[in-house]
Amino acid sequence: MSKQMLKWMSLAAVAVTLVACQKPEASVAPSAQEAPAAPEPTITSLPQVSDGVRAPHAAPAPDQASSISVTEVASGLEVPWSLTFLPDGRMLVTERVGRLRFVSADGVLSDPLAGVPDVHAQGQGGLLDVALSPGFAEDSLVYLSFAEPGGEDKATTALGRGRLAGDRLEDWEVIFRQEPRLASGHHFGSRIVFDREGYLFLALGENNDRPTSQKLDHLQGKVIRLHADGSVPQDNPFVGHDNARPEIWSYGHRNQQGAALHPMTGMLWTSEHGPRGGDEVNIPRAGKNYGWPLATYGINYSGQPIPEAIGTAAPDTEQPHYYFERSPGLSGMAFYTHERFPAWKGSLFLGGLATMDLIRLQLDGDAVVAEERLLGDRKTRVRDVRQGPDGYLYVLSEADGKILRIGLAD
Ligand SMILES: [Ca+2]
Repeated sequence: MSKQMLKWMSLAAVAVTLVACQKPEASVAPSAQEAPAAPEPTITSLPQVSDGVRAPHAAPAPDQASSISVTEVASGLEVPWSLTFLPDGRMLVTERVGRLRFVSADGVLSDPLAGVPDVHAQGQGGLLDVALSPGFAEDSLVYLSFAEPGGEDKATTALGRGRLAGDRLEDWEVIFRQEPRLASGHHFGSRIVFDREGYLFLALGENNDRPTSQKLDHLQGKVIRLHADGSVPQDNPFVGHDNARPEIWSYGHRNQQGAALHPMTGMLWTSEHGPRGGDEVNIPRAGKNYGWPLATYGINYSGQPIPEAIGTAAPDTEQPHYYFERSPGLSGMAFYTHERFPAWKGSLFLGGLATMDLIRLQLDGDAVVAEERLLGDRKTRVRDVRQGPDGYLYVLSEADGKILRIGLAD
């Protein structure tokens, strides 16, 4: 054990324990996506707050609560996972079972598009995120992330693109695969985001194999950064390092199912499922380690500590930008930028799968200054949220297969 580690651990041992202040976790209903069907466990040990370090969390309610209007735009989708808006006003929506459909502005579903890859639609796998090329008006390219089937049930997250031509994708090609291929039905991530310079970020999960998040020769538990054609930018942080994959942008992530570009700063933000407690919002920076599984604010669903965790902080790892003590089961996310509802401008919206609500984080600069929960009365797992061209929010309601349009009530 290194001297630094010993010093750090002794500091951690005398750190002020804030466990007593933490909200009880026992009432948390584990997300069906994440949790085994075990009886509600007894909590035996909450994570120790390491060395007094405690990231921002539990922001107060906003001064003015949002009174919302909810309209059902479309129904009949089977586990809708992601949506994006086409320039002509239609939506492209993925269904986890492996279908991609158009949805018209008035809610009519098309037949499934042809040319979509076969997917491993088991566990948490399937057809996942959809994004348009930044040059879509010229190149018509649609990007999809998905769990790609493999031999011996070894699925992996893959990313590909095809050209939208009428009701099909043409010239489909896979441009990235998460390697090595692990036998796992869980934690595939994933979200696709292009930044302003056209770099492609893919936020991934760790296939429920915790140690891989810290291994730089594995692509599990990473954010990766690519050119739009899948090639590796030569200024990525681990290019030229031995035993490290050059695609990696940041590491130490668990299961990232939300990502969006901050509208003012242009920085990538991601959301990440914690284990039981400790869901995170991060602003992943080049080459940084976001801690999983060494540092976490969560515990196992069994009620036991995460075996590798040394506390809520660990040497040379980044704290979350914001975290949730009670896991919402964070999914898709979107920054609100439209003039239609000025009270929401600059807010970050996140879907909650386990808590079955839509979370609004009010921001001041990057800082979270208020937290609000919406849609809770509908009791539906919120899988994705996007801002529509009309300034409404569009939400994928997983259990009933609906698209909801949400605005502020007059
Ligand atoms: Ca973390």
